[in-house]
Amino acid sequence: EKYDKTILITGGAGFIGSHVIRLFVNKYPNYKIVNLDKLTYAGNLFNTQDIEKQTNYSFIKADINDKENLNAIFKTYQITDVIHLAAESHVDRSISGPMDFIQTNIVGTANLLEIARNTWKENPGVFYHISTDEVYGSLGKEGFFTENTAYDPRSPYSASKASSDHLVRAYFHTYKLPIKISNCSNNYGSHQFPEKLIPLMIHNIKQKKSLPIYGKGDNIRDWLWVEDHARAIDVVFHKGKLGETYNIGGWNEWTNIDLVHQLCKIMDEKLGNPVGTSAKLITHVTDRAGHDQRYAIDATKIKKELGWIPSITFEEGLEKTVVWYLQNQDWLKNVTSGEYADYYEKNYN
Ligand code: NAD
Ligand code: TDX
Repeated sequence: EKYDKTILITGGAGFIGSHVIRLFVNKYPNYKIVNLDKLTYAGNLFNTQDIEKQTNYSFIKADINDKENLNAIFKTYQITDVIHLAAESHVDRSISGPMDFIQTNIVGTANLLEIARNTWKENPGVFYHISTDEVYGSLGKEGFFTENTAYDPRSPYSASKASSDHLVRAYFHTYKLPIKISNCSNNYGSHQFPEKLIPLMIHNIKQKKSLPIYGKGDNIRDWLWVEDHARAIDVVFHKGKLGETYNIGGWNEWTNIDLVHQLCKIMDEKLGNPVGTSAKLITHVTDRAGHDQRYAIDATKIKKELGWIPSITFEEGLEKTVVWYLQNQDWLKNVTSGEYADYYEKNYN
């Protein structure tokens, strides 16, 4: 077996990671793709079922907090590059229990950086860290986040991601580790865990459960189709400049309430309901603590320098997403039983 690169992708059993794995395994038969994932509540091997038999793919169940094991994996597989997505990712969970976020997102990232620095002495590959727009804080009505916006994280989740971004940059300046970072807006699409807004609402509409909108629902998020994020990661990995940051977004801002109304409309059509049926399920609930008002990404740099733009509109993406969830009720049933059932009960009832 001779591959041009052996890329360690962490968090590949999660939502975005599984899309990145699928893209790389199919597009690059000359790369060996090693998926390292702890399989927390959010990780699920059903997400990568369609590529698991391909010869250029391996899965390893491991924790990025287990440094010794990571070290052994790096050596055994002769890892040449890293794309790091493993993280605790849900803001509400970071509010009820921040320590897992601090451990995995900060210390886990530091473990990977240390091993890359110590293993790649002669011929270092790319260490690509996947981050979020939430590190920039909260916007008012005007303005956008650029790569030069000062960090201002406001939740334990975003503070942990900001911290890991700083460490990754520090390894570039201090140790010349060849790093890249991208900060992306809110992703949506297939295989997203139903604790997140869009799949949660689809699931609840299907089940005729109430649709919990935090506060007034006027908070704004900037939504990007997950497969377009995966394409952007491909472009940054191959063409992005070392030491640089790229913001990724689709110029697609929605208030939560408008977005949920849009979903209700699509779901009514798909389910053959009379117009307005699902919207009656909307319920305003207690706001998220420290709820960021608005996120909006200025993605001019990646567009101009690397030629990336989103491939589909939000209308198309949302439609595809709804259809996927309706056609994959077994997937939904699997991931919503067990741990998630308890989480939902505790937080929404
Ligand atoms: P996710 O929660 O769906 O997946 C995270 C994956 O990481 C899971 O498979 C989980 O098992 C794994 N993981 C968690 N802790 C681990 C550990 N200690 N060791 C090994 N694996 C571990 O998250 P996602 O939405 O796919 O996000 C992936 C990455 O992208 C994260 O770094 C997140 O911060 C970033 N991001 C997400 C979004 C978004 O909208 N979802 C936007 C921008 C950036
Ligand atoms: O039940 C809900 N009701 C509600 O009104 C949920 C789950 C969310 N919301 C609101 C909160 C946010 O304003 O919807 C918006 C989106 O919420 P989430 O899906 O939890 O996403 P967000 O907090 O914006 O963070 C997401 O985008 C950036 C991801 O979870 C992060 O991992 C990513 O970094």
